[in-house]
Amino acid sequence: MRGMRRAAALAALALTGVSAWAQPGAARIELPARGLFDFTEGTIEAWVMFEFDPRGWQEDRGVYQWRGRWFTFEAPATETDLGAEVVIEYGLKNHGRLGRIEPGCNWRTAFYVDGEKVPHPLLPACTDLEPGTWHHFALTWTGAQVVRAYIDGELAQEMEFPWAIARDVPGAARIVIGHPQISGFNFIAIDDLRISSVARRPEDLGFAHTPLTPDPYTLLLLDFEDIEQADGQMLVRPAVMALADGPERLPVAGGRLIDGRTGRGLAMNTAVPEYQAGEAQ
Ligand SMILES: [Ca+2]
Repeated sequence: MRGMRRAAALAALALTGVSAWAQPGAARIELPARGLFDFTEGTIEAWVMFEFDPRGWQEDRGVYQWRGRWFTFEAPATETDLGAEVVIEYGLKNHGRLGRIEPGCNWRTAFYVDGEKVPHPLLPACTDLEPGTWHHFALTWTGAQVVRAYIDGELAQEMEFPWAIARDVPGAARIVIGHPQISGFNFIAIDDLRISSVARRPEDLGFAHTPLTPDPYTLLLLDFEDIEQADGQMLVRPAVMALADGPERLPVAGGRLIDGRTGRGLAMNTAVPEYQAGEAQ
């Protein structure tokens, strides 16, 4: 089984062109970004389940320990483009110093545009969230400047970027669900991931509408209900794929299918969650 998974992961690497130093087992889905992502206005949202204990980091192992990422937009830097990146991720953070450790879990969203880091929303801690429970996260932006983050349908942070982030999306830009590089710590699962062309109002977010149904503003909807196995490769058909020439099915490298928020979901790692492993002993 492990060999098959490794073969599947490597096959996906060949398909997606990701370099081979990505770790087998890491769930990763890659899509062309142009047409699915716009810096002027949009919404990214998903149900997310922690497979790590957000309260559990009691050792002093540095300031910030990255634990999960489910969304990356990446426009590579070139000779004529300084590049851009947008990420949604989670990490455990030590707020204290040696001998005085106050661990906490943080949600993080970050925009890097034209090679420059844009001040990002400061989100409430996720330290009190239970592992194994689903929570909804949504990020909206409009006018290339006003950003809002919602946790479980509630506005968690609203901010205005100091400058407008509007810029073009080059053909080489990619959306990565999961993580393209580091996988060993991606202890999260997702379901009903949706990218929209508009900054959705709170009442229109997926938190209030489960399962999601397609509407004219939906650019991508991944509900993980239509999965096909072919030649040892897991392929997911998006419920919505707005790109006319977009792939009908997307290779899923690594990860594992689990009970989702509705139907099936995708865990980002093949490993048994550490909190479940602890329970089994
Ligand atoms: Ca699902």
